[in-house]
Amino acid sequence: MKADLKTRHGGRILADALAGHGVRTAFGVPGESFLPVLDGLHDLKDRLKFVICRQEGGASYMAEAWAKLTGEPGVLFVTRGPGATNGSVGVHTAFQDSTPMLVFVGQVGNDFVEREAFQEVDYRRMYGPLTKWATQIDRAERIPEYVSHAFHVATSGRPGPVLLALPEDMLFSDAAVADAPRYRTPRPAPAPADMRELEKLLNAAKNPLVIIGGGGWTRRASEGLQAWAASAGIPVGASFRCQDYFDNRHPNYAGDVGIGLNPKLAQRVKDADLLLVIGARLGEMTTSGYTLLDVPVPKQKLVHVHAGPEELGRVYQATLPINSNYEEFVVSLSQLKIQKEWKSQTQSAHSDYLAWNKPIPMPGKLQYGEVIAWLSQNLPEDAIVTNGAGNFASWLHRHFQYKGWRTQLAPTSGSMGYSVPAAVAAKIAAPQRTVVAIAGDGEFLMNGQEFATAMQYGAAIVVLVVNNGMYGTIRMHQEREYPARVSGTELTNPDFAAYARAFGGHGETVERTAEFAPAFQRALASGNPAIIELRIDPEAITPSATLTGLRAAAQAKR
Ligand SMILES: Cc1ncc(C[n+]2csc(CCOP(=O)(O)OP(=O)(O)O)c2C)c(N)n1
Ligand SMILES: [Mg+2]
Repeated sequence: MKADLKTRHGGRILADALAGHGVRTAFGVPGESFLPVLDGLHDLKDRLKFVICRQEGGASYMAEAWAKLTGEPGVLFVTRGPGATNGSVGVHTAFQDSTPMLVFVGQVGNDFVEREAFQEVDYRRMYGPLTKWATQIDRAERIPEYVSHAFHVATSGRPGPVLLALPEDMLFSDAAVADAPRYRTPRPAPAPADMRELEKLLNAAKNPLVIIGGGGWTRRASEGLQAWAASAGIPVGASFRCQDYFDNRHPNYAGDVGIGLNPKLAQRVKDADLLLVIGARLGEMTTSGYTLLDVPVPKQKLVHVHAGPEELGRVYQATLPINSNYEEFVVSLSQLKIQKEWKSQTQSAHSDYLAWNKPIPMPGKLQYGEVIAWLSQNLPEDAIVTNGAGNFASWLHRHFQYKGWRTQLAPTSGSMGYSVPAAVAAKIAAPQRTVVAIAGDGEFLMNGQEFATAMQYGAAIVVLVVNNGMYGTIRMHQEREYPARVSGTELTNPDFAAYARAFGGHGETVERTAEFAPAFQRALASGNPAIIELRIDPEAITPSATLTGLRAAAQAKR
């Protein structure tokens, strides 16, 4: 033991390690399995806020959304078995969305391990496929080493979650060990020869399209790319739920290559002679089920830029694979000499997008598309809009214009229950920004309990609950596959405005389009977390289809 080092228990060493790596906020639900950590956090109260949540699913989504918004790894604490299982949804989201996250789970002491002691689970096996690395810290003096390693793994290459299990005896034990300095993430840059090849490919292209997305982007990368796209006159699309990487009002914006894809944009992707894909993995949602590009060799020339080398050549063989971070890549891109002009393609791509963006009349007194368009026109430019999975999100993705970096927080993993916790985390991270959560009636109640967390932390979010009385997405698929055989998709709902009031928040119910704007203003003015229930006609199953229409089309096919 070195004389100049203070002896600390494992919990305090861990809390100090997190603070040393720059963690300012952690999320979780307490458990008796990690009392020394809570004790360590007590000492660091002024530097490291521990946001106490109501369910680990909500807490894990908050940690994920925090990381998406701030670019810093999200930190989550959950207890053994039950906490670890509840918390898995946000970890899966972080994995699919390439979001850096550190998950700490309580574990039985090494004196009881492998007996299936109370709430014991082998986290290495349970979390193996859901994380970049799942491990356990068995000795308190190795906490600084493991935590440093975890930050490096979570943030480098393709970012993602890392799980560290904390045996109880380890946390209670004392050690005299030095803290490690703050982690530094490696930043691979493109090779000059690759950039020369890209220059040639771009200058030979008649019909190129850029697609951007994925984890590990920064505001600088996003703004640098917009400036380059403007000077090169090239059209740019965003991958699924990465619409805020490029100002949607920018004349080069071609729309999002996601679910409910504009058929004209789908055609544009297919017809491109060169696709420059930066950061997007080209997953199932971005490729319309691997149909826009042929597997494994696309017809289009493909330049695939990714920070994780394992993603290059994973599904698609690129003409030119480039392993690079995005800021570094965009800097190199800006130095290329581009002689080609793609003005007319860029103009028609943007006007196709603008036409697609316009709301379409739908059945019922409440025009939800108009509500989204109103939000798009009236929210401050830096407002953050969150959503989870469900058909209600298609109106948002289609009719809202995202105007700047990290104004959208949404799970590319297509997970329900994200909207409310993501909004709470966003409002805690950026209290000066307006934060709106858009939820379905099904989606909302998956983590509606975190409205209590919003109240506890004074996070004045506005939640719109789009109520159609059903798990509409599944009903849509049901009507297509098994028309007129409704099964397992109906919902009986509470009074959502009364729900908000029961927590001490502001509640409103809106049934007509004209009622929305004043209700929204009242919700904001209340200064409290608020819920506005939007009662939409269940007939309006997508922005452009009705349930009856879907049913009739499916029956006609039979
Ligand atoms: C956690 C989770 N559970 C189940 C699903 C499957 N799922 C996708 S959308 C959906 C229905 C969403 O219902 P709602 O929030 O009411 O939105 P709507 O589709 O009605 O607009 C379901 C059950 C999922 N994606 N995530
Ligand atoms: Mg619904």
